[in-house]
Amino acid sequence: RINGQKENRLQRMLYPKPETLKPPRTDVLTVSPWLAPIVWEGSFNTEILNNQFRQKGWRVGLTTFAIKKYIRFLKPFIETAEKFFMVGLPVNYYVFTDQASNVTDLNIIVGTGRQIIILEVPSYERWQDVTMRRMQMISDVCQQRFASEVDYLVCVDVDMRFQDHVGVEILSDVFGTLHPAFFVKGRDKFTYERRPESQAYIPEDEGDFYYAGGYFGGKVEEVYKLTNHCHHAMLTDKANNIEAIWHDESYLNSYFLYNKKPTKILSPEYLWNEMDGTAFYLRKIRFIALQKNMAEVRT
Ligand code: UD2
Repeated sequence: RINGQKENRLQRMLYPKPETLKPPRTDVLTVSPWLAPIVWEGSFNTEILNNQFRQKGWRVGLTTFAIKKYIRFLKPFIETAEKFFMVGLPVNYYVFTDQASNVTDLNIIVGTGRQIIILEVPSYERWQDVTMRRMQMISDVCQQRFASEVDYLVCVDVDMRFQDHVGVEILSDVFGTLHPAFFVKGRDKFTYERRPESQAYIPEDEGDFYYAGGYFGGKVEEVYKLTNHCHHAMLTDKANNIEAIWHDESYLNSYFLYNKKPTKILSPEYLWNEMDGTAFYLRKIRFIALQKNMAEVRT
């Protein structure tokens, strides 16, 4: 007991001792220069993390958007999440959609302690506005309900499929994900916004990583700060008749860079492309972007 308070000890756990001179991964970067861990298979112990997480009684919300034709991706997205996402833990699926009754008609069954919450939102004509306005919609709901319903938010695209474990190892104050197309490339190849007039501008000689727009999250308060910042940066650009080259993704990259924000970075295991096959450093491919006919699905 410390100061009369009962110490909250974790359950006894048995596992191999971490070896200071034998790092579990030597083939990949596992920490950023500002000391944010980069999460790769082999670098963490799920039992320890689950034990800590359960003791705190934290709750997780998974947000996604199924607007217009993207509703077709929702059922397999949630069904695969049921198999691989935070298995055994309570999860609120927050589905932002312009077709609430069609979502109900999908009859998606989720396990005990998990629920689907439908949030009806307007749809925008341009697909670029649909993807960008996610920042505004998430930030609005942070204050309305996320803050009282969950501790952490995971915000992802819907045209995706889970196919291996994604658990509490991803959670941190604020996390971002290495974009699968850029993590081995040089700064000059990063598709940051390069026009100084834009709020998302990043000069050629700056930048740590290129983060994907389709996978970020963290504590509700941090997700609020991130989404609110990106939304207001977009509004400023809109008033000046400029739109960043990769929409929400460009604003997210500048937010992360100039705040040195991600406190944890997810490796491409957490976001891979269906058409890219595999790679030697990927011990697991957990979540993949499905191939889609962009022109068809966005109109
Ligand atoms: C990338 C990013 C995406 C966003 C976008 C910006 C990844 C995996 N994806 O994907 O997050 O930053 O670039 O250009 O990093 N949506 C609808 N209905 C629509 C259009 C979009 O619901 O009509 C939602 C849906 O959840 C979709 C998401 O917005 O998954 C992103 O749109 P996208 O998948 O068309 O964007 P994409 O593939 O260019």
